[in-house]
Amino acid sequence: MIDASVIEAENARRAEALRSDYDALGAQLARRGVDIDAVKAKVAAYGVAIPSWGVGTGGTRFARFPGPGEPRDIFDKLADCGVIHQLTRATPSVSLHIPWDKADPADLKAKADEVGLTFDAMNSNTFQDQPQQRLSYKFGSLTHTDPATRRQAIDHNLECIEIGQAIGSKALTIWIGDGSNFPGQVDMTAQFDRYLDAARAIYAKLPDDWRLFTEHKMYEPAFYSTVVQDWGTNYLIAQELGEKAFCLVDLGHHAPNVNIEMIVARLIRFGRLGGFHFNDSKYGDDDLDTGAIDPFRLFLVFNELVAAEGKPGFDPAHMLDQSHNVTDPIESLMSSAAEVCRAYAQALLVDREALAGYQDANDALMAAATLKTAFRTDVEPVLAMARLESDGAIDPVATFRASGYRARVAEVRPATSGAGGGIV
Ligand SMILES: [Mn+2]
Repeated sequence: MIDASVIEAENARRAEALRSDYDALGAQLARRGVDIDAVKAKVAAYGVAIPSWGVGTGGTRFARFPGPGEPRDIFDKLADCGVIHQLTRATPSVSLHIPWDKADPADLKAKADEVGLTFDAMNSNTFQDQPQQRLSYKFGSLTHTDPATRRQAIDHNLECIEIGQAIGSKALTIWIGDGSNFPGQVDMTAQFDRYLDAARAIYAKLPDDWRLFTEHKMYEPAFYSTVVQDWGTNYLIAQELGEKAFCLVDLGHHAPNVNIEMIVARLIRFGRLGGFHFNDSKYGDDDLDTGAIDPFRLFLVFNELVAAEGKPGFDPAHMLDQSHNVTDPIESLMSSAAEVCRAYAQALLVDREALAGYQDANDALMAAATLKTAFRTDVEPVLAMARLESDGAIDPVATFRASGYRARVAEVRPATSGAGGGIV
């Protein structure tokens, strides 16, 4: 972890300017009838989960260029996640990927306690073969034509639930790479039926206080057809399985220009929005940093979430899911957590009464302007003050660099090889 004196010294250099900016923004928001302290309190209470795999350097299908001091195992990953939360105060939990993060649950819990974290949704992995794995997932996992392979994939998911129960998780996220690469390769109907049967077998063993999230993805690794390719299929799955099944929306898993905020609105309306994997994309599932390409879209998603706050049963899980190829993963994750908080804060500023009035009056220009007024507001002082008041860093990236953390861990974590693909 980072020494508190480093954070204090870095904050001391920035605190006076922050107070001045916060007061100025507070005055501006007061004129709009918004209490800045109330917005700050909501931002301070907000959290987004870190994916354990996010703290390692990712890669593309072609190569991976590792950075210095990469985590060697889940305990190093938890240490890095602890630093992210220490500086941002916005990432209180970690989402594990099994078997990548497999370890004695007691040790996992002890390490998480030590660095001040809890565990978010468990993620199963049936999209690659592991050493010593009996049956291959080359031609599918939960939908494989061979019943024994399907059973193996089901059992893996049940093991994820078991580990999750031991460490205090309350949800299982399933994403499969199953699909096909050639027209005619699979019977698409039979394949989906096999998926539903397998998912029912997992759902049947889901603890009462758990939720099952299924994640859709338009394409990749199957490039002709994918079993759970869009939110419609995802919704069908949730309907078929039961009330503990919800749809997970990964922002990168749609075709370019798809109206994701509308998908969010639909899933909220029918009580099936399970949560998010936040990231950004330019072309496809490029897993870029959240808010890096289209912060307005992120804001529009949060606009729907804020509008739905307080609805019975509305409790979506929030997690980052991105791949860092050219940046320090800790810095990217801290920046991305801030982008999510920013979109949330901006969405809290939307004058909903005015918006509803413009919508009813079919005043399209003023309705859009109402959203833009909130989106254009620089809420950085709100985010920074929320961090400062909870002992985080006013400027997390600058403080992280000043701390020398990366160089310190690089001394004990040996450099990793860049060989092989680096998809995460
Ligand atoms: Mn995802």
